[in-house]
Amino acid sequence: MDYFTEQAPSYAQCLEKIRSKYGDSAKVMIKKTVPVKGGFLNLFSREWVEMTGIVSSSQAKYNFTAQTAPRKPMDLNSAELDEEKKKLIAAAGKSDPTLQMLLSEMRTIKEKIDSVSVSAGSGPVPSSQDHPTLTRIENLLNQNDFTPRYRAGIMDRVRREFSLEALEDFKAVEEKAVEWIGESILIYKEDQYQARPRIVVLVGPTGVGKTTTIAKLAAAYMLGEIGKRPLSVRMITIDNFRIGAEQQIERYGQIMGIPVESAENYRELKEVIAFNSENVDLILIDTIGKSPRSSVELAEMKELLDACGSRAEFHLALPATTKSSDLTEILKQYEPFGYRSVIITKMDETIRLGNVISALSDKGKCVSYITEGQQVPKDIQKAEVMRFLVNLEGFTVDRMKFESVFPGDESELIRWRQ
Ligand SMILES: Nc1nc2c(ncn2[C@@H]2O[C@H](COP(=O)(O)OP(=O)(O)OP(=O)(O)O)[C@@H](O)[C@H]2O)c(=O)[nH]1
Ligand SMILES: [Mg+2]
Repeated sequence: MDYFTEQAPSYAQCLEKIRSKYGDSAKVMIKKTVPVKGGFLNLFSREWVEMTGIVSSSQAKYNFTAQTAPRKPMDLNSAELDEEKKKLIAAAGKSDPTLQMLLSEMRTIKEKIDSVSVSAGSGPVPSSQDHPTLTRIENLLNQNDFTPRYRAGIMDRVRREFSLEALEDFKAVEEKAVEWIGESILIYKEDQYQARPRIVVLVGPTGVGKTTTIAKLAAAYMLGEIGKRPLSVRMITIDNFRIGAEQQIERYGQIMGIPVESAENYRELKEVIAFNSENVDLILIDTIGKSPRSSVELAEMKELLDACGSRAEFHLALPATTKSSDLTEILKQYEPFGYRSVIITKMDETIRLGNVISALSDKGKCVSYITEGQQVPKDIQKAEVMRFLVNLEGFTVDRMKFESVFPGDESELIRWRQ
């Protein structure tokens, strides 16, 4: 076991230096700031970070890759610390004053570790040696239900881009974190020059709000609330196996004066689409809710929907209330439909959207609409980054600033006539 002491201008740079010199087996035991003289006649002194720790002698030359997750200095568990302590005690017997000092500082560190309670299953807990700003940002991300993976991405970036000094400005770090969250939200852009009729198919698990959303979209397009002019719209349902399902969409159709047709199989669907192709601008297709776990049923539905042709746009409806692990699973299971966007439904039922932002960003999916209530047709909006940012709980979001960073397309907003 060898000991090392390294200094650098910031916490991140010091860690980087240790990793590049000693590899990822290096364990940081002590971290402190030290004044470093510099400038003309050494008149300008600044604070640097100094880290002392141990590295196994055989690992001094190591094999470290940039992808390897850096081990945080305080990642040592109690057992490992005890082990290292024993070794140090043995070495300290040789009455080396540096080791004596190391040992006493280690005792303090261990006491600190023992006083930090680790809540099971809540993801990475900020290290007791982290800067308070890092701890606050990580807690805010946690509070908003961002996944551990997403949180780690943001926290790594903060550590990389902010020096120890810069971390003192919490507001600046918070603002950057909000900006990065905003950048990770991808908004779907409608193709303005699509062939007529445009065919839009909504797929998704049972009860997520597909039929309600189809009705909302149908009304918005028919009244010209989306797009440049009112469109002639048709709704088609393939959900005619269930008692009540067909009536639900037919009732919406009757109220709004939009014709609804149904198709039971591939041939019928092809015929209905062909029949409406001459005189209709937009065909909206409502589908049967399927459990994402039933891949056979999903494959059967996909076969039937192939009748829509390759031009058809599939969109996946998902409620904002879905838990992170389910979101990831559903996004994956519906992949064969080649969906172009996700419609986030039931936004009114939750205040935390970190789960949704994390899952979409993780899979690189964009969001087209959000729905926020049961009222047809009003409770639907085109998705905008700001809509997600203003929902961030605990974060201060400077609306003026972020509206210019993430401008929504005013012409695309749905403004229902009073
Ligand atoms: N709070 C809230 N409820 C919604 C929203 N959208 C739909 N709902 C409700 O969710 C329930 C299910 O809606 P549907 O449109 O029937 O869902 P579906 O996906 O078509 O369901 P299946 O056809 O059974 O798979 C209904 O009670 C809707 O009123 C929304 O944005 N917010
Ligand atoms: Mg339905």
